[in-house]
Amino acid sequence: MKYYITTPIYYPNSSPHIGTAYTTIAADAMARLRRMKGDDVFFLTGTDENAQKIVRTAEGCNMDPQSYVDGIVDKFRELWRLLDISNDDFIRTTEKRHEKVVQAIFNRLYDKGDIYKSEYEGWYCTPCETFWTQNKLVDGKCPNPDCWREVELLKEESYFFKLSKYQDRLLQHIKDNPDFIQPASRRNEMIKFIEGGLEDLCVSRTTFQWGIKVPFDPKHVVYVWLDALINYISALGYPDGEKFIKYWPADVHLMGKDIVRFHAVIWPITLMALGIPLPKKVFGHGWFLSREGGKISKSRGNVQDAFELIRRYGSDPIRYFLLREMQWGVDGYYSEDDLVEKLNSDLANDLGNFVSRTLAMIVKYNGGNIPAPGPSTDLEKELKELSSKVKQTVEEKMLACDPAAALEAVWQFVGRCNKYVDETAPWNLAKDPGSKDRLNTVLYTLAECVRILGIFTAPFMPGVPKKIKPLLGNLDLFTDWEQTDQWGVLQPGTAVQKGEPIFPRIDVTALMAEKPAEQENEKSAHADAEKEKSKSIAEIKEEITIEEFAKLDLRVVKVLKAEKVEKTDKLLKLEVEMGQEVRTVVSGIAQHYAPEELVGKKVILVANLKPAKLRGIVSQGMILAASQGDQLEVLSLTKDIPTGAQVK
Ligand code: ME8
Repeated sequence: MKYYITTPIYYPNSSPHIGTAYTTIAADAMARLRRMKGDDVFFLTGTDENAQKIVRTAEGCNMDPQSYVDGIVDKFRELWRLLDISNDDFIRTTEKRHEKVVQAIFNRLYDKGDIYKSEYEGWYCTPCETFWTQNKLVDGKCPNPDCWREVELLKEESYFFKLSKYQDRLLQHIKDNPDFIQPASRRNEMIKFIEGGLEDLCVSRTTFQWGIKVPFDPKHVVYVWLDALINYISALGYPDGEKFIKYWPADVHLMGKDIVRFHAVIWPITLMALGIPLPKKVFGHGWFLSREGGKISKSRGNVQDAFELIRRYGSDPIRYFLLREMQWGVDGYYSEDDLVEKLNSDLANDLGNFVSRTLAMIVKYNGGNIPAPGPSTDLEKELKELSSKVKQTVEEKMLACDPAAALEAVWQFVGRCNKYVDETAPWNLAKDPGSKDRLNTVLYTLAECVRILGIFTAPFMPGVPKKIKPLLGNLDLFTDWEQTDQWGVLQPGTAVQKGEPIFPRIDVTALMAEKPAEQENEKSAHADAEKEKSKSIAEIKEEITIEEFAKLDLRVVKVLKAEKVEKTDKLLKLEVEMGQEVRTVVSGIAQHYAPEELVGKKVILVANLKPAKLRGIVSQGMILAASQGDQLEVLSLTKDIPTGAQVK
């Protein structure tokens, strides 16, 4: 079977980071699994280079856009190499092969009457590369909640693409094909969005020249999103390339939730207009957020150097952590501390130890050769059954774009293997010559478990089988997925080696010592902050007992509505949800927050404070905030704790 999977093509306006890496690693794991299952896979990634923001960034660095992107694209390629990404092609939208296809498609849509010339008057958000109408702006800014930056007014001659003409067909397609947009939450969002009415899309720009020229009107360059989406077929040699005929339609376009809209509207309509089948699935995963809150992104400046992380921990642990942490359909959290913790617990302790123990026992109790097994018992049967179950679960979960659940199933097997060691206690069997047959069965079964784990982990951590191979007789045993529930593959007599642990534990103290410069900076920043604090910190109030503290009833509440209290510049009136109850609270934070910034936030309410009347409004509690000087921040929650929960 053929299988075509894509990642977004990333903007090379700055180096790739952990967020960008997630999508590519997830797509890689899916591609690897399908290859191991014997499918004919094509896995595409690349870079989206014809954006206005690229021009701006390059200008800021006093460079021409081409030289600028060339440097960053090298970094993308290098990162994918270090992360063992097995893409079959890497497309750059500045390549001739892409430009040719974009121009041919533009011509075709124009000739067909689906693209027409008019004038665009409206707003443009360069960071999002998106057109916005006046009524969509929030406070005059980009309405994308992850952006909210200044927009620019454009008034220029433009070509327009008749999205409106295809609205009903698109809606019908989405409704008839529940798998087309996934997860269901994004699908519902898209249905609502399309039902709200599609406006024709501006698909050319004249105020800068960087990009693909409209072939019959070269003062226009093609709008970057139309240009970018076409990469999925230009890389296959559309319209008559062998690869296009073989691999299209795509089986999965994988991406973050931020760009599902472009893939669920502009892209299918382009394909419909060209008379090409639509991709089978557009999947929008959640975002990696930092523990401090907020999406990990270049613009927020909270990204960590991915190259440095690989140097410290290696590629497999990063792949494992990211794949395991991003739960299906929701956002995930990234922090280096969590990464180290997972590495030590799941990889070093659970998996690594199992492999080391098994090989050490074969060396110790059978001279380093895999013994021929004796008769089996229910324990071995149970392991065999579990391997089939895990194999099936991994396949199903990966088909549903859920690597976290797939890995959870694999770790169920890891857990069972460790339990098998404890249950069979080979060290006791070895003491009793009468148990030799049983010991042989156990050691053989353990070696088979190591082999099977090498295959189970291969799509997610391609480095694992490479490390296990020399320990397990240097045999090529890890490429055939079907062998995950076949037992008896290893030949008795195969020589094994103890080797080094496949995942050494990370010694956190040693790690800190390895980062002296960083630490020094941290230390001096800390000292500065302490000095600052000591200048202005308020005195600690008189001591209270735990009983006195327990009188406070602090609750998690969600802000449903927020508005300014008339004729004041400090007060906001909030409506908050606390379990089943809705309360009104007046809060003196108007100088620090626009009302919309608070809506949807989960904050902390002093719920048993005596109600007070402020400007005629009864306030039923108080919102907690931290403040120093003229800084203020409302305390908010980043995890999804239900409203009404107690804060203790
Ligand atoms: O949008 N968590 O490029 P881009 C998870 N060029 N995924 C993240 C992430 C995070 N914190 N940050 C980024 C573009 N991503 C366009 C795409 S496709 C025809 C054109 C990933 O460089 C995620 O896949 O802004 C997201 O959709 C993508 O990077 C955005 O990359």
